[in-house]
Amino acid sequence: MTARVTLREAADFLLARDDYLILSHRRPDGDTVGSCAALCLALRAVGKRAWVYPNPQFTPKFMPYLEGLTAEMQNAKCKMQNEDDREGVRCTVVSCDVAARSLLPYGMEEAAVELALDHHGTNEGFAARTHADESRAACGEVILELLPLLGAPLTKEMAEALYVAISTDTGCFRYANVTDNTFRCAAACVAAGAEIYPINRVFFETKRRARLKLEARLIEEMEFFAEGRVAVSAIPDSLIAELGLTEDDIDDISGFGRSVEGVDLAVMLREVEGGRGKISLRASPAFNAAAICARLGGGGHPGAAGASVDGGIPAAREAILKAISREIALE
Ligand SMILES: [Mn+2]
Repeated sequence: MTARVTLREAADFLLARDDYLILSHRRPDGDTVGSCAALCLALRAVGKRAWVYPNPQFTPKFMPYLEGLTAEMQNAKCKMQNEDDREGVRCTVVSCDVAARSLLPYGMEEAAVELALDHHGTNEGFAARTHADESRAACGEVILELLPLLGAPLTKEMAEALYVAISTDTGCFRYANVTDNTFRCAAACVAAGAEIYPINRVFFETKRRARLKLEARLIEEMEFFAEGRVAVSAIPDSLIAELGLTEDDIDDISGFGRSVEGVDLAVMLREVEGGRGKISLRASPAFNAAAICARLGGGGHPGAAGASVDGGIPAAREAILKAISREIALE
């Protein structure tokens, strides 16, 4: 059982300890990376020792925000609090934007997480303490709100990390999750000196040619149901290899079908470890993606959710179509 804590209680918890290891989620995105980076910088700014766990799935696009922050785990510079090692520093483990234990990064599956800072309403409460504010579009908004409670100033470096967090989780302020608070947070980042044009250029205006070839293929092969309101696409590993795609090329592809006029539910299917099929679902406000994915043991937000099932892409396709058919006739 987790204790639900206020942001003030979360800040007091962080102020009462000294050494931190901060965890991002599996297949890290801009929100988890930017939130971890900013929290790490803020803890250091108030005299703590803090490191970001070197998630083996960090991609090159995010490296500029993690420079000097990742722990050198191999040198035992930072050990988990529950790890019995007299050489290393005992760290209190905190997670940012992680909704479930199964989403902890590789190498940290068993971590005793002391505090989870999150914005997923579906946070399963795997940490000893949880602050999950569902009203926030990005975990970055939660971290920004935490800074004054820690007594940490918002520096340019933190502001740029948080701008990455907030802009990427909102599709550059276009998704239904955006609120007035989202814009206030972005404004605070700009006021603190964040240079947002180069960030927007990298994350929202630039594509590798391999990515464009992927989009061409997805357009060619997209399936439609329910008179065009449901779009289904798949990216098998063979296609990733054929086109030479990197994770950076595909990290925001899940909503691709939503760009087609009339589509309310966009499904993206991929293969994941263990022969499982991963489902990403994006929904217009007419539907609840989290509720649909919950039927398959998954979760997420109303606008964006996911699940995974045994049996690869064919089984995932069948499972999600069945779950969607309870909302809308698919013929
Ligand atoms: Mn997030």
